[in-house]
Amino acid sequence: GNSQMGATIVDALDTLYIMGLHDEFREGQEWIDKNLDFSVNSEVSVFEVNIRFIGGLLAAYYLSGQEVFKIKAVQLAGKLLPAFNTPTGIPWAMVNLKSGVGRNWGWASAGSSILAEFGTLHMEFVHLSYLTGDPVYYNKVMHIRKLLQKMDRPNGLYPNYLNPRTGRWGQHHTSVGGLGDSFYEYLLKAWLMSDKTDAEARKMYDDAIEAIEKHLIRKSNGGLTFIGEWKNGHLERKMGHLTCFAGGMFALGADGSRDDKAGHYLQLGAEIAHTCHESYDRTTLKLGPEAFKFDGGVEAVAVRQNEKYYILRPEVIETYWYMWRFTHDPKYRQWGWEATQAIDKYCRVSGGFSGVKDVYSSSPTYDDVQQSFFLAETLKYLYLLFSNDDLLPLDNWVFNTEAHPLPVLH
Ligand code: DMJ
Repeated sequence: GNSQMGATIVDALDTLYIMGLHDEFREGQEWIDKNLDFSVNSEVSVFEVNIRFIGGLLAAYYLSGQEVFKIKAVQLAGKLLPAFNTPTGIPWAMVNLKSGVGRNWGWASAGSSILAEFGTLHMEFVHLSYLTGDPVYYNKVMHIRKLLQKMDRPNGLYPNYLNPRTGRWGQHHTSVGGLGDSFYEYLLKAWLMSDKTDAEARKMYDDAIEAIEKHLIRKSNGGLTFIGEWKNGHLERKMGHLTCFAGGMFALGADGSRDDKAGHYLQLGAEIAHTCHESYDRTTLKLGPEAFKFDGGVEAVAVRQNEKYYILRPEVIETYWYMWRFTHDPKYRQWGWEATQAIDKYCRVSGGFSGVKDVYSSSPTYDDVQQSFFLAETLKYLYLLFSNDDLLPLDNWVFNTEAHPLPVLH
């Protein structure tokens, strides 16, 4: 958006709370109470506002019990609802908070909506209906699910693009990284959040990952398991940093998997964690590139200059944390500590932390941006990696895709 929305303050609140930084938390709460105002003439991403703001406010509410967070979350959700006014009910990617006018990006397969965006609303919207008693939010996301369930899927894979006017798939690209990622994550987490009663979500997750394993997951010549990208029937042997969250997802979904393949999925999670660690370890800064290839002689290394950056992303550390919780193998803490030291050494600047433009360069240049997910996710997952398991136990809490913990609805 183009107005002052305090994304960093909102996204970081629950991290402050979990770390016991209660004075800073109260300062954030005061700012939100006095300044966070959604009646602004600003066009925002429905997905980003949902995962960072609504997710952040809901988690702050559940952790602290302070009503102001719930009130603000519900106000903001009301501002997002006009985005669902499309011929199919699949929301627009962007909405103007004042006028309610929505639209999509032209680059997204001729104005399609994006799977990882309209498929990453479920957790927050179910909680909004739970907290308010108003079914409107729940109905919106269940409508999306029902529509997806009815559609044919090429090779059992979900394409990244869906046209909200026609209800038809756009380009047949499938990804477990950018444009697809958190859709799969939210199928699994919908099931977990329902105390494992939402069998429909679990089935959709199981079907989806079976197709992903068949068509997208391969072993490189050097023995590294990777998840590629599917483009019109062709497998691109490239994996994004974003895709690295899937190691944690496979481990989280192991329990309750079809045909009792828990051991298999835990192993797959471990293999993805290993591959992603290699992508860090094969750089000069020991920080992972945005994307890395498995082609020709290349193994887990970025090839193009514009894929060599690290913008403080959390996915690799997120996977270390889940793997730690499920295995207690000390290597995950070791790997997390390596990343911590590298971030501290190469990303710390006087005003906070910055992304770096080339992880293979020994004299890195900064991008001068501290993404709000650094405080919401990267630091939170690191903190949890070095904490005891009784801090936010996974039986009671499910983390949204921005690492905001929401309680299981028993
Ligand atoms: C975060 O905003 C979320 O984790 C999202 O699902 C994917 N990308 C960023 C962090 O890299």
